[in-house]
Amino acid sequence: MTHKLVIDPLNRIEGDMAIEVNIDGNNKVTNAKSLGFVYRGFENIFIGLKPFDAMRLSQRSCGVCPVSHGTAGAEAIEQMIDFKIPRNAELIRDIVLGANIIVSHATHFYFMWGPDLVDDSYRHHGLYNEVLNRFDPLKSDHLKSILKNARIPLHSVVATFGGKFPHPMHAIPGGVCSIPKHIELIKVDTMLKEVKAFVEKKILNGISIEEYMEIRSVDDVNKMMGNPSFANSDVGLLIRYGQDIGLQKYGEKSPNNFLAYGFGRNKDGSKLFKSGYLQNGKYHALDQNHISEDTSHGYYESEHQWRKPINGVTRPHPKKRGAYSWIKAPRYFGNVCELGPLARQLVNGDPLITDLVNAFGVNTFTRTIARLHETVLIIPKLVEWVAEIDLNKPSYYPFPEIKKGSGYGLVEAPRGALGHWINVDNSKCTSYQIITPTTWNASPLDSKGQKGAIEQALIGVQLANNESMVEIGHIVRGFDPCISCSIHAVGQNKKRINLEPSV
Ligand code: NFE
Repeated sequence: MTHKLVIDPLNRIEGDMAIEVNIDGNNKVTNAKSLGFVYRGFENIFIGLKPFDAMRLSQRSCGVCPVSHGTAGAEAIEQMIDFKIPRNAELIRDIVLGANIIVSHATHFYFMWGPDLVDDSYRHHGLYNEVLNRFDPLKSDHLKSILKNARIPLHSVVATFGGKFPHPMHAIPGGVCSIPKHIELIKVDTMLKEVKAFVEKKILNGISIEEYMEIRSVDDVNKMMGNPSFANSDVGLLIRYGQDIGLQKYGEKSPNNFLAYGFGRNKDGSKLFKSGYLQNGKYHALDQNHISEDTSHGYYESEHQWRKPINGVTRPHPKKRGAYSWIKAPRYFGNVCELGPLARQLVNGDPLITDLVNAFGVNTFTRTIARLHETVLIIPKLVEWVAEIDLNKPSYYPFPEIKKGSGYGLVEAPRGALGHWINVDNSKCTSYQIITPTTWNASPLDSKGQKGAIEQALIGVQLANNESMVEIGHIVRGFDPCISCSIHAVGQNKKRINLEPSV
């Protein structure tokens, strides 16, 4: 006896997504589909626009990660002529992007993913009241203090350099358009140091970030868990409670291929998080030429499948038989990849996350720890980068009009690697393709029969009963999907397009 469970919409994510799973008689998931229900017109809207305008408008892909879209757009235009921006501009772009990544992680962990920890099915657990005290979405003072002491100041950092949040204006081809004043640098430095102190006091419960950064292996974690401050911190509580409720058993199936474009330019030319492709544990340098998109199960004309994004075409075909999502299926070397904080830290060879995955595998537990871990890693870097800004040096070099060219901009967004690919002729865009991290993670089946990373993660999972949704929530929200980034604009008459029977 099989049973179909449909969660539509899956709430507490960004955008409009549904999950469909088939369950066998023992309540085990035997098949899964990730469905993205809106069509992104942006790529076609940008055709005929000036590249500067298209790049600026591309931020409207999403109000959560507009910093990454603005940065990727500017860098795609710069890449057309191999343009090197001033060091001050690199620093400001990375500070703004880093602040956006950590504010997005905090929002996701506490407000989107966290509420599943207090699902009613866990109410008999010994730690439930403690977890409820911190994660109750309606009553927790801890959550309110995160809004006040992390989210607001980090958005203010973005707005100080970019004029506003969302859709800050700082990144333009050639550098950044605002030259900060000395007083603004002092303000940003103060806000970042206050966020650091808040994280140490309230999230790490008295453990300094410097002490935290000494934790480099599972053995180190186990030793730290003997310190009551760490054991009672949000990270310590997640480690204790998360394993007890079995988060390490959820979302275990992974393509085992991880992709990252890299983030944070150090003075010596290296990156805070490096780019690359990790296939079955083996590192390869990144080459964007290996990216292509399949559309066999997306509502797009199929003759345009397996195209490199620079040659990409987005032609909607809403009645296509066998299609079930408006998300395309990007692949690297034709392989499914997982993107996001865990991928980023594995590609980067982070010692703690690598050891954790060796011990526990890839799953919802390790994906979540990686997201918290990189939040802590980024904070001190932001303080360091602010100190490196030299107000006697330029933040912008004059940038020429591009009459003809092709370029790509590859950055890290909170949810993983993001790319923009642009072709220009006669000073206008002839094509503009965006592949977001969620396009990879939430992609549908491709023509080689490979399911996307979220679909794979759901298969084989044991549910408590044939209506239980909490396990699916842990897994899918664990990827922090953003469907509005991956696809855009609601369908006709506010109704979803009827699904054709899919394969
Ligand atoms: Ni709409 Fe985004 C991020 C991008 S989507 S949030 O992070 O790009 O995966």
